[in-house]
Amino acid sequence: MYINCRVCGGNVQEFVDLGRQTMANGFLRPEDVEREYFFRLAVGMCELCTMVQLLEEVPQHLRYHDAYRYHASGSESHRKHFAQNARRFMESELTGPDPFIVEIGCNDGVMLSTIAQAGVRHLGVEPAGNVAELAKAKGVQVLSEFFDLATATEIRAEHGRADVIFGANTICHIADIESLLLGVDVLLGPDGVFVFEEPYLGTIVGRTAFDQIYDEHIFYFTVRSVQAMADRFGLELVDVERIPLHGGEIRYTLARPSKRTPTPAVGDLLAAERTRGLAEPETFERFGHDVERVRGDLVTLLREIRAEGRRVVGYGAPGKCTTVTNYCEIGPDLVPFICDSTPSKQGHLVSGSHIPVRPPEAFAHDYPDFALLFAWNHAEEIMTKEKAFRDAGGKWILYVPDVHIIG
Ligand code: DWN
Ligand code: ZN
Repeated sequence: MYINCRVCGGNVQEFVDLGRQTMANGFLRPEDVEREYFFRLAVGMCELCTMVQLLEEVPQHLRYHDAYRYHASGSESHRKHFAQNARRFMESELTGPDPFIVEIGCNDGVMLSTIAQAGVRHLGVEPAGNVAELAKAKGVQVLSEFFDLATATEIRAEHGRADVIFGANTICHIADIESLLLGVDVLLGPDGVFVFEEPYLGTIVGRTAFDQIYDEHIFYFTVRSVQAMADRFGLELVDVERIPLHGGEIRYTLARPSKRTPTPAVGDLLAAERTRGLAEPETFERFGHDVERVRGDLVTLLREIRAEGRRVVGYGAPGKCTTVTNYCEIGPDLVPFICDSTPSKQGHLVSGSHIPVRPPEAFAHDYPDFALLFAWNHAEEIMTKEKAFRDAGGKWILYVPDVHIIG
């Protein structure tokens, strides 16, 4: 099956199909189970610009609403990372007489709250009303809209042009990428930078992190596909930086053509991607086989644990767990519940697999034999916090990069 590329109109060839899926952050109230939204979760690569993208998309107003479940401040490592981002911007880019930064998808203000505290002019653009309110409570100026060409034009008319436009785990979520980039072109100042941090396809493929594929992630960026996208919309990729967030991301920096000298990192990562064949169909064919292997290994292990009469519960209910539980057909029969620290997820069901989400206390109250770590990208923070579990003989099950037990 193929579609036309959302970036360049080229032919997108499918390479992996994760089946009938629901919305990753759709955590349901039990009474809403009848009204679930399903779609076919499959990704393909554009034959022209190499952009990897979903074949079918869930309308954005169904994904971002006033009960959005993901709060970016939900982990200490993320709070530290985004406070550091804010300081870096203030030291490097926001140094003029009247600097102005716009964040696309500011969520609960995890980054802009530091900017606001420093009294620097800013604006968060956040369509999910509930998290926007959390940002406002931290003193962040927020416009509750989706960012597109119309919104960018409105912002420029009222506030002027921006020195920095930033997005974290947001740009790859926006299907109408043309309107977004035309908006960046309208809003960005002549010497400004457009910086965004997104899951890296190189890491997803390299670590078989197939659970990063879900409805919110429309695009799966590489340096090559971002550079082609930048060129197409009159911008230039001038820096790339690998960051550890969410299991491995890249921070991309774009500027207006010839305004900044591209750093060596751009050429280095482009060369590394060529060496790895990160735009070759064979690479994705191998990825598809690896995904099927992980599914088989995980389900076999969970069934063995059940057959031996031992208990496993899930730990962390990230959006990623929706993809894993639905693709591997893991239900409450294999994993009776998942504990999660996000109040708005507790008491709800993982969409599709209907595994109940319970507070962290449910885990500590009666340790299971195994904990299946869906929030694997927070492994260090979580395993440190839950040291008593291992001291009591508990074992962790991880499935990235392959199924393994940490005892
Ligand atoms: O792109 C996205 C990224 C930024 O965040 C969004 N599409 C949605 C979301 O993805 P995610 O849900 O996979 O993010 P996390 O940060 O991997 O989610 C971690 C989950 O684990 C949260 O629900 C919080 C929970 N958690 C916990 O229960 N105990 C996290 C930690 C650190 C903990 O100690
Ligand atoms: Zn394309």
